[in-house]
Amino acid sequence: MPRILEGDLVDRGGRYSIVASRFNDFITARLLDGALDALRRHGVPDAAITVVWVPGAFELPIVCRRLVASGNYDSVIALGAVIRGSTAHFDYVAGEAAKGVAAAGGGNVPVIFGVLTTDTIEQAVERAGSKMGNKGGEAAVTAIEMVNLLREVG
Ligand code: INI
Repeated sequence: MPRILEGDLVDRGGRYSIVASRFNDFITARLLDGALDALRRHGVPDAAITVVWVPGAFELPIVCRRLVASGNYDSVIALGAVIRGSTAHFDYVAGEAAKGVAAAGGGNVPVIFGVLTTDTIEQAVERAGSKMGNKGGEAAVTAIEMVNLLREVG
């Protein structure tokens, strides 16, 4: 039998930070609700959760990097909503957010990408606690799994 390593979803004292962007906060506040609900329901106490607000998705990477560098967190969860209809520079904002968040996760701390990039407001609403679930909650569950997996991998 091969040795199989997998992260489970049981909190064992992980320290979680969430960076949420205020732009389109009618969506990102729902993503944050979903993330907090998921963390709490998996046993993470509020004392182990830090939430940081940034102006927009473009500003997520710098704060993700700071949180990683602080050494105070086992995972960083980036939440945002970039909606094509609301900007001519959708591709720049979405692209830089994705690239920057990915780069922040290039070290030892998992940085989770919970940024919606949608063509319409309706698609964003569907992914923020309605038809298609809550991507903030999914991001938080992914964070727990990655924290536990990296402990297994060593
Ligand atoms: N920021 C978002 O998070 N989502 C958007 O849809 C968006 N639009 O549409 O422009 C957006 N723009 C702001 C951007 O993230 C920066 O805050 C701003 O450009 C200042 O750097």
